[in-house]
Amino acid sequence: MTIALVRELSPRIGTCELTHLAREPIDLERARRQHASYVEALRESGCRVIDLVPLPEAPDGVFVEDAAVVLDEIAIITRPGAPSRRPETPSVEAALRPFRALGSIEAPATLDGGDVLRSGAVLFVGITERTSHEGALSLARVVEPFGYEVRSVPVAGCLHLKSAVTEIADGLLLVNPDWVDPARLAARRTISIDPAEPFAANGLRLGQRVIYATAFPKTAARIRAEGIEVRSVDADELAKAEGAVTCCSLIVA
Ligand code: CIR
Repeated sequence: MTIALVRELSPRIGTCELTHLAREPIDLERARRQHASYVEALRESGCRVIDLVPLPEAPDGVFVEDAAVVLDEIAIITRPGAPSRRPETPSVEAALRPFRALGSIEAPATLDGGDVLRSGAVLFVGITERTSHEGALSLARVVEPFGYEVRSVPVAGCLHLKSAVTEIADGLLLVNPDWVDPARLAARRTISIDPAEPFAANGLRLGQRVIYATAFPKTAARIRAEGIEVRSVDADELAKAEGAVTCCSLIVA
């Protein structure tokens, strides 16, 4: 059964890291309600949900995707680029230990899980303010023995590679071409977001469906036109913290 690791929101979310967005007040209760609906969507999509230990002192702890990269054969515990986020990884490591052999990104390299997009046996790694070239190399050293190829991809204008592109079906990528060059995503079929919805490239694929924010109806129509089921969730409160739908879970398939 597919497992989804999640973590409840910290009451300190209002002091989260922000890179490309201006700070706006976050309504904690509304964010909690939206997170609960997201977790319900994970369950409804067939996941067994495991709650990580709460980390009230970690403002960004809800964005569990950044703490690990989970593959079929191994899970890699990251070294997040923002020092404030490094205390988040030990609890993720403990939760993954029963399910996977573990590897890690070694200092001084940095890598956020949000910068790693798997498509088949290729791991695209966004080079960003959070993920260094050394991070991509450190990841490659761990995963190449399992047959994965790591390809570094420049990203500009957004936080993570997966803010700019996600895989919504086998070999089908949803892309914001202003933030990542589709030509770098070799041999994959791409569809573009609607230009009026720059943050719309992040969808969480679970089987044949995509969990997707209600804020992007025009791009949702493009996804549906591909014959893909869209399960909508309200996610605008955590979007103020620069988080999107993939960020809030670690999927152990
Ligand atoms: C951060 O800047 O680290 C958080 N405020 C948002 C992290 C979002 N995570 C993701 O895109 N994977």
